[in-house]
Parts: sequence; structure tokens; C-alpha cells
Amino acid sequence: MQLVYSPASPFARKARMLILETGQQDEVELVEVASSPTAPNPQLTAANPLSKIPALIRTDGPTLYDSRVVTRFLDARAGSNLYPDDRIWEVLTLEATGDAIMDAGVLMVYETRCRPEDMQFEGWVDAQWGKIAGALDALDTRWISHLSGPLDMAQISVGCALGYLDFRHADRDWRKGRDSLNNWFAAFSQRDSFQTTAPI
Ligand SMILES: N[C@@H](CCC(=O)N[C@@H](CS)C(=O)NCC(=O)O)C(=O)O
Repeated sequence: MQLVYSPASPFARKARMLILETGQQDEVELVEVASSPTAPNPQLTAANPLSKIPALIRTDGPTLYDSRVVTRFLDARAGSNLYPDDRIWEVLTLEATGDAIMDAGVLMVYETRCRPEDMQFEGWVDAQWGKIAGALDALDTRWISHLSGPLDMAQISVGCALGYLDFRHADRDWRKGRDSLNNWFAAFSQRDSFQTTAPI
């Protein structure tokens, strides 16, 4: 199998962390591409018609895309139970929260990187940050007990989302006023799988 990824992508990082956590690194080759909404990479488009990273090319079935599909497949394949039945709806909702933080954070980057300067809209960028701030507050006040439980895909998603905020939006200071989330992330970010997949 091949995982089409970019080192900066938080969505691909979810899959890369899962691969390391479940010991599948010898079975998934990492194929690096550079792509953007305005300059899609042909190799990526061949794997995923939406030209979005990541995609998992399989030899025995169709290519999978959307990080949540890729991670669910790789988890099932390894039998690693990162989507445990007994708390599946919480895990999926929390994973969706992490993914939505990434979506908004990536869109903020695209606004300045992909749009001509005279078409950029600061109010729209701030509105994306508003979504992120709301999600961070929810994580800080409602989800710490779940985040502190046994490792699951929700924690990996939230960890990758916070790592992306540090990577691209450090100036927004997401930690301010969110001590519980900050403390959780300080411990989570010590994992080898997190450190090995740091964005560049
Ligand atoms: N929902 C998708 C989002 C993936 C995504 O937006 N990836 C970004 C890179 S971080 C991308 O490929 N963007 C290109 C585009 O939007 O055209 C997933 O979870 O895989």
C-alpha cells in the first residue's frame, strides 16, 4: 500500500501516527507530493479525484480517501481498536472536532497563499478562527476526561489539529485561557509517533 501525503498535512499526520502506533510502517510506503487547491498534483488527482491529501492506494481494492476513511481502514486492518465500540459516537464526534479545526486552519492558510492579495478577506479568515476557538473551548471544558483515557483515534485527531495550530497559527496563541487542553497536549505530544511526524 502507498499513502500519498505531504509532511505539512495534519490530515495525513493522523494516518502517519496511526501507522506508527499500530506497527504498519513496513506495509505502507509513504509517497510525498506537493499540492494545493490552485495547483493540484496530477499523481494525487489520479489517486483522489478531489485532489486532497491523504489517499491510501491499495493493491487489493480501490484507493481510499478522506483521512477518516483511511484511518478507519488501517485500524480495522491492524485490529488495533482505535475506534472502540463502547465509545464510538464520542470518538467519531471528537475526531470530527479535530478534523474541523484542521479544515478551518488549512482554509486560513489557503486564503493568503492561494488567493490574489486584492481578493483576500480578513473577516472570513477571522470567522474561520472563530470556529477553531469555539472548538478549542469545547475541548478544554467538556472533553478532557475523554482525551485523558486510553489512546483512540479522537485523541490522535485532536493532537494533530493542535500540532497544526502550533505549526501555522502560533501567533493566535491557542493555549491562552485553556490550561486543561494545554496540559493534555503537553503530555500527548511526547508520544514517539507524534514527534516522528512533526510537520516541516
Ligand atoms: N476531509 C479531508 C480533508 C483533506 C484536506 O483538506 N487536505 C488538504 C491538505 S492538508 C488538501 O489536500 N487540500 C487541497 C485542496 O483542498 O484542494 C480529509 O480528512 O482527508
